[in-house]
Amino acid sequence: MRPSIIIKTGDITKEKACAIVNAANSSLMGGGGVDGAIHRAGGSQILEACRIIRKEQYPDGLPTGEAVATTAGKMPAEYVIHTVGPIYHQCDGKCAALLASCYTHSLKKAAQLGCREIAFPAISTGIYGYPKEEAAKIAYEAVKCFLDDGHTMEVRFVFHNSDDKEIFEKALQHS
Ligand code: AR6
Repeated sequence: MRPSIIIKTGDITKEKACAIVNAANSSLMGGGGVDGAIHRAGGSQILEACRIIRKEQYPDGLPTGEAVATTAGKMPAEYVIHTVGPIYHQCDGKCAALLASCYTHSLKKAAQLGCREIAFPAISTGIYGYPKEEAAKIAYEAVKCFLDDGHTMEVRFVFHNSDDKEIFEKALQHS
């Protein structure tokens, strides 16, 4: 299989991929947006796994830019990789590096798990307020860099609606 990047619209909870990524918060206890959708679709096994990670690895919460994996519960994916994106109005000077780190750490985690497909939502561009065009360029660069390093992975960017997909595609044309 050749490494590839796919840009599509859809509900990430329905993706048939080895790993789907969750735009979580540092508590790992669920929330709104894609986080809420993933916990609802996957069921309580995900929250149980997150509680163990908090207790054993991150008692103070998962730091921004890091990534951890759990079961995907009842969803078609095998794993959920939870990462915490930066809150745009609180990350001054470090926003781009932290957002890139979410993508890179999630990709590395997927590779460690032996995954050949991973699906990303647009991390931080909802409740966390990251401007979508800027986030698009950072996300794409981080993924491209990982694939250029010789990793064999199919990477999907899954947008909840076609407007967001268009913004992403346009941002890449102008970069
Ligand atoms: N499939 C794909 N994308 C989705 C889905 C879905 N089912 N649902 C939403 N999106 P957000 P953030 C898109 O707010 O900005 C939570 O409360 C959505 O349209 O989910 O990183 C967490 O617990 C947007 O483009 O994540 C945190 O507290 C993108 O997913 C906080 O929100 C990300 O929006 C994280 O905020």
